[in-house]
Amino acid sequence: MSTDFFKGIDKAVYEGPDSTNPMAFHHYNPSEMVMGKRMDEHLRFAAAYWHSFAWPGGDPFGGETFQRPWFGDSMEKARLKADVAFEMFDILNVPYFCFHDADMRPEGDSFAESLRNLEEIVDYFGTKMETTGTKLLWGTANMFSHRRWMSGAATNPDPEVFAYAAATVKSCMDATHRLGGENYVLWGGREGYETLLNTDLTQELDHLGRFLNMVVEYKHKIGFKGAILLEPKPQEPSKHQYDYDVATCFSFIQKYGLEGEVKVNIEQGHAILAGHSFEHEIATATSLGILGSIDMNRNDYQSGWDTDQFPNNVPEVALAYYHILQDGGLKTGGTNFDAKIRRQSLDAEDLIAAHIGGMDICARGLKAAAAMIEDGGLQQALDQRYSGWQSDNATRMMDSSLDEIFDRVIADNIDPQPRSGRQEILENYVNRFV
Ligand code: XLS
Ligand code: NI
Ligand code: NI
Repeated sequence: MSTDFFKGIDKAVYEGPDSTNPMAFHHYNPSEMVMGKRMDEHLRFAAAYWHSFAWPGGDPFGGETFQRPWFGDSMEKARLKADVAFEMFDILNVPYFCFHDADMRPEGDSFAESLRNLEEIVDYFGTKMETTGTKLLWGTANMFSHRRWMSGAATNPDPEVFAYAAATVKSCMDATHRLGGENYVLWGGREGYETLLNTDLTQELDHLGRFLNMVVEYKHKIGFKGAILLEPKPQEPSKHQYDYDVATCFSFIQKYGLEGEVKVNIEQGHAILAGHSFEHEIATATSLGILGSIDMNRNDYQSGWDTDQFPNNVPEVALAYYHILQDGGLKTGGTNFDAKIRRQSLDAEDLIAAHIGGMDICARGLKAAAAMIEDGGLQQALDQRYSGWQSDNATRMMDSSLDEIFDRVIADNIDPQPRSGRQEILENYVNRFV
């Protein structure tokens, strides 16, 4: 069945950097080889079902601006939404999508009814995926929109909400598994608190730790081969969120005995909210061995809000992919556009152009990152900066004690001389590639 939502919009194709066609790719050329691998295999793009098809275009001052024909609470509308979504995946030739349960199916009057709705629409998705070849990068549960989640899901003071959360995640893991999803994501938007005056932080963290263990146990029970990913975010909507950033998630994973079982899905906008850069979060994850996937959307730097914009800054994206490539590239993960078009961007064309632009920016970033790796300038600069550690004295020091080192400093009259960090020179170097 074909809808008329994208009427008049052709499949987006690669026309190269000289094309002036706004609805064509200028840099994203799926079959182009980058460091011995196809570009589409490096980037593994995914479109997010929620922002593209369920978000009504509201802001804190006003509600719905998009009036999509599929808005509404019936299964019929849910199927129409799926029809339109798969048409978009096809127009963009995007290999993956991601979903929350709540974006796919209408909420029922009971858990059982919501589940029936989910199962029915999952079957519908399954058929569409088979005919179109679009795959599922990850699934997740929306445990933040409905009022039942207002005080958290797995960290709710009410055990019945914990139970509802456990049942919800089970159903979403089943749906993800059924659709061949390559990862399962947990973003704890309300796993945190507003005030310590009413919050037992220790108990909530223990509940969250047990919950995550249940998720991992269930993954193995059903034979789900995908990765389990936490998505760090410091705040919004909770004032304090437990999964603050990559480092916080890692200590949580370790404390609750899940090392090797749980990785992270890093979102650029969340990195910025946490006071970091995207590449800091990615480099921290690769250094800890827990990089799973990325959400390639950023905030508005003026307002500070999590505005989930499509990427539009090549240098930022290039540095992100630089660290990803240095780590051997994305494995089960991908580049998900957890991104919204602006609330004035009403047209079907806007939705397509936003993705085309984002994919082109990522393609440029990837190519720049690969060129920097192939040139080797940044690596040389690092090797040079740390070259002192090649000496015998330096390597031995790691096996020495404080007092042995003390004796050597006295005996050799050690007097280190500061050396330039060469930051501007390195920034200028990066600028040659972006
Ligand atoms: C919200 C999050 C969310 C997750 C999936 O800020 O980015 O969209 O990616 O629940
Ligand atoms: Ni986000
Ligand atoms: Ni996200």
